[in-house]
Amino acid sequence: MESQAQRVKIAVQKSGRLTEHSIDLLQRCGLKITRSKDSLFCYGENMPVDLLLVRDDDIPQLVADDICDMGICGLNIVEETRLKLAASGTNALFKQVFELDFGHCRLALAGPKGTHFDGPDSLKNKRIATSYTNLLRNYLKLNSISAEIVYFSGAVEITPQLGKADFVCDLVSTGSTLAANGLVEVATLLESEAIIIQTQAPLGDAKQGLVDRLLQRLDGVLQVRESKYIMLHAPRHALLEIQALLPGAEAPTVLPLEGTDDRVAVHAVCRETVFWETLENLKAAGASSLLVLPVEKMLA
Ligand code: PRT
Ligand code: ZN
Repeated sequence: MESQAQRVKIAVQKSGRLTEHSIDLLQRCGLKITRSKDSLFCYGENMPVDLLLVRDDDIPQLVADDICDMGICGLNIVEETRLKLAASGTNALFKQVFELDFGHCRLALAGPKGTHFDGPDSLKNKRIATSYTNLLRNYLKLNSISAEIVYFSGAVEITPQLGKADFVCDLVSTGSTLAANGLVEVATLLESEAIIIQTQAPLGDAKQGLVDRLLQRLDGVLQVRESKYIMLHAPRHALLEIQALLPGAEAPTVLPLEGTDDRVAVHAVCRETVFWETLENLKAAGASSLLVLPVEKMLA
């Protein structure tokens, strides 16, 4: 059995918005884990890969400190940590590998309904409440604005009502929390989603090989999410038009159909969503017997 040092450690949020998606993604890469409810550690049963379950805010630092080899968390936390480390004169020792297409949100500035805002200048000498002090400071610096940053670790949205701030800078997804607190979004500082980061420390051949394999599987899992296998019959003369209509498909397989002169079977992997409209357009171009199947696994 491998020693603990040879096992790949991945930091994942313990309990929150990203937890289920992160674990599901790793399981779809073939990882089998046992997860006890309050445990901070998940042991990989079929691969030398373990999960460390922690607060999302700690994930980039754990990877930068080489305590974990990889981590899954929001770009918002990664960028906040990168700027925080830069402010203390340290280069963050992690690299961004993939965007994972979940946990979408944005870091936005908002003010009470009716607030005057016609660009960053409107923030001059105002008090802005946030838990993202480094991202906000960076935004103000880029726009040469001097304003007061008021740190709150939570419930940032209620600070204007309490008279503690003029604006807030917080994460937004649907916008309903802002609206419920009488706030209106005025600017976006960062578009965010969950990403996977990797340490920049050398891992050694065996561990690096395993990380590369995991990343290749992850890439496959992400690619098949939208992918569909499409099969149809078509007249040979319509092939060019049909190929152009197949969303995100590489060169399709074209097979002769037994007993016909000019009709062929076309099989292709489409890497984008196949809408009903696409099928209707294919039919209008001469296609028939259309079948759309899910793709379970893909290895490029
Ligand atoms: O305990 P721990 O520190 O791990 O968790 P946490 O409470 O800090 O984080 P959590 O689970 O709330 O969020 C984890 C990550 O999910 C964030 O860092 C983002 O990358 C991402 N994410 C996506 C969000 C949201 N969407 C989101 N809507 N994080 C927070 N919110 C908040 C938002 O600030 C607002 O207060 O949810 C509230 C509802 O949002 P609306 O706009 O839909 O009303
Ligand atoms: Zn957090």
